[in-house]
Amino acid sequence: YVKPRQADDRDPVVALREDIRAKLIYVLGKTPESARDRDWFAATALALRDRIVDACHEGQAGTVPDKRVYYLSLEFLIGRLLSDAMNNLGLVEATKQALRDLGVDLSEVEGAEPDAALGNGGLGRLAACFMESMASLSIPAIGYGIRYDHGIFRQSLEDGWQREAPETWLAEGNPWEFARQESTYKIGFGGHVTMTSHGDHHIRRHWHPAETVNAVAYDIPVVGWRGRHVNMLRLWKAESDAPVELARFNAGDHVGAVAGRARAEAISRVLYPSDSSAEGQELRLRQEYFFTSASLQDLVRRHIAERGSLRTLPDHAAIQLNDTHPAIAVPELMRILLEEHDFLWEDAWQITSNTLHYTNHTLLPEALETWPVELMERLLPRHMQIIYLINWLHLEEQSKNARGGAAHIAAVSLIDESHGRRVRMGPLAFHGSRRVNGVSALHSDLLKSTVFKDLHEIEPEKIVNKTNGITFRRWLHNANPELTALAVETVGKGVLDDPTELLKLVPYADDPEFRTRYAAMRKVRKKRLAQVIAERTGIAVDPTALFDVQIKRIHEYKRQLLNLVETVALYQAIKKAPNKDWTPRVKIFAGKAAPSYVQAKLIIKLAGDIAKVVNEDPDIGNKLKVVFLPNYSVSLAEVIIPAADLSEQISTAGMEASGTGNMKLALNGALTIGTLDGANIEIKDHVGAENIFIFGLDAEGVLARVDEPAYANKAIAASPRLAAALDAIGNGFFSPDEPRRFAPLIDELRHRDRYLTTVDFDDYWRVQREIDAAWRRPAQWWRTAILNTARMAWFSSDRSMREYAEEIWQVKLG
Ligand code: DL6
Repeated sequence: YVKPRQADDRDPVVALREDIRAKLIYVLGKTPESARDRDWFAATALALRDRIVDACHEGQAGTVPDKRVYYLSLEFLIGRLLSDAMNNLGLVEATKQALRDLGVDLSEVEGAEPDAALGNGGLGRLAACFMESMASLSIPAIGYGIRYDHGIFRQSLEDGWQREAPETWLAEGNPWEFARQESTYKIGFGGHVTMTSHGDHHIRRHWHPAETVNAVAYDIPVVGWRGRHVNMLRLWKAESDAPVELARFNAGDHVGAVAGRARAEAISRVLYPSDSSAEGQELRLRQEYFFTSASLQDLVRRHIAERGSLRTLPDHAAIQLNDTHPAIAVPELMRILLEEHDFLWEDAWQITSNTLHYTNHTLLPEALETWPVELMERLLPRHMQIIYLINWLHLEEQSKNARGGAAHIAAVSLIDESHGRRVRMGPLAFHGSRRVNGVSALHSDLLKSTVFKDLHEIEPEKIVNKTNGITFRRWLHNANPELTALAVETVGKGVLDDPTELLKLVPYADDPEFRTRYAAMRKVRKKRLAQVIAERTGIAVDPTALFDVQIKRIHEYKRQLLNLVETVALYQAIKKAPNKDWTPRVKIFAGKAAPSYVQAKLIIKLAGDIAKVVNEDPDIGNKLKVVFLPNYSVSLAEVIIPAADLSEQISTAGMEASGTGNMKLALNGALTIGTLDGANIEIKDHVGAENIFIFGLDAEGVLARVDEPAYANKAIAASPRLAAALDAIGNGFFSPDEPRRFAPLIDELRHRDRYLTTVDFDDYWRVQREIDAAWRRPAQWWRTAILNTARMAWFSSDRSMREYAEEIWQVKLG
């Protein structure tokens, strides 16, 4: 475990007890008698933070690493940090005991920590897992993002409809962070560009922004496994540099006097709540430029302080752009080098394009960012000029080669001329980066054959694959201490350091005693989840039923609707033969819909309406229950995942870039029902085709089918079961108060069905019935579950980070 201070020889429990008490009294100004759980949480976090700082100073003080990784991400969905800190410092038991001595229960204290929900879903959670893994592997790294006042909204259900309310995670401060007022940078917007001549045809351009906003750094230390290394997550807060206009204020215009300040500070006010779709609003572009510019200014300043010249930047810094949100880094780094450090264009381009790297996370056309040229010119006039010049040089080069016809030029241009003039951020990031990666094998292949086909042909070495991963410290050790204890007891403590040790569980899959213990562990977690379901929804579920889980953002391509239509078909089948020996199931859904995504919100309402009918039908009883758990979050995922028997990963093939929930669930021993999409394919390769339930069209099959006329009509006509389920939903069986409520969903399936729900339905139904049968063979079921846990080690984000370090960043592990 990590000791508090080098000279501190107190017993760890005594030390923690004294320190927590002292923080409570002297930092928070509370007495143990008056303290609430939230106060105990803050005191405990502060005491642990001291130990993280000590670990940092002990290991790294005064050393300049050879190369650092800078991970730029608009989202970091870090969730609660207390259990991470305790576990990685080796202080879980000591903290529990220290608090117990103080008369406080650790689980209450953990429950009082607000989720830092600074992300929408997969992309943001991946960034959090990567930060933890980089610290655990001692990869010197700084994560850069935005310190939003309000992370993802709080979801509630009002008569089944999603309602959004702001989440106020910072209402009582954040005990993990350090405010670094001294690390403040000026971020410009608008204004104009001047030119000055410097002889020899050398013209220098200079940007004069009309407005500047301060970016102030807040640092959250990220401690790695066994406290060996600490990295920093640096989040920027927007502050106005304009004073309150006192004359206006004194004249009674209290609002007008601070309007400028409010406009500046709006930049870090809220996270945009859309996932897999580009919002295209000016504030979003301001956010993107704000955090990218602050991060680049910060890392440039650090590099100069440590190394003198920026010429060596690519040798000592690898910048990773997490999707295109920070793609404005390409012209911004060029601007800094050209304008602030007097580099020639060619040299600046060489430095920029050897320092930046870009990860793509989606192929969905609606999620590929483009910005109107007119908006860029107004908000970032100098950057627009730089983009034009980058593009001109790029197209000049292209026009020289054999492919250089008009169609090729249009395809590779950084400016899209077909829908008004827009800057295409994906191609900009591609062109300005040394490496570009997709996040699963299939996704990387599709990048090469679809969105980046033409750019890939020009630079065939640039795209590499780096399949996503998850940190096992959070998703196994912390979320599932019961399974972790069982694994440690069975294969030894080494499994905590090296997940490939899980493979040693393979022979135990055939051991009836081990299977019984594995199943008992699951039972404990299912009872706990059943309790949470009862508390939050009032629905009583039977923990011996099969828990069938679909937890993720609500999106048409993720096909919660396929699951719901199957639920209706199953309900109808049970109604027809209520005395048949049905496998009892609880269908559990959770996830948020983007506030403006009408169809997704209707899907949530449909889940609720189906639940009402099914759960109250006396013919059905415990054979089928439907639950929609509101306000899905990282901490709710930590409760659901260890309790899941079946993991629904049923996106239309070719549309889910990777998925990471699929990995968390399989690691915890849920069996997957899934399509051959994203990382499901690699999960199948690792756990074995006989230990996963695959159905539906693959990506090639999808591409072929969408070209067939009236494919949805044909699929419905061929499946009376599907037709009956759609009729029931479309005719208002589940919404008698408003029979046409779900017509927009059903009409879409009948007439277009962009996501091929109707086409995959019959195969999905077939495989679900195989699963019913498999659940009735418990020995076999638990064998398969154990094999899933045992064979998931490859999906550790430590493996992903090692691959990035070696093959993209060329940075040494500490
Ligand atoms: O790579 C992380 C995660 C993948 O696992 C999901 O499959 C993918 O949908 C998600 N992508 C986004 C898209 N956002 N943008 N842009 O969140 O990334």
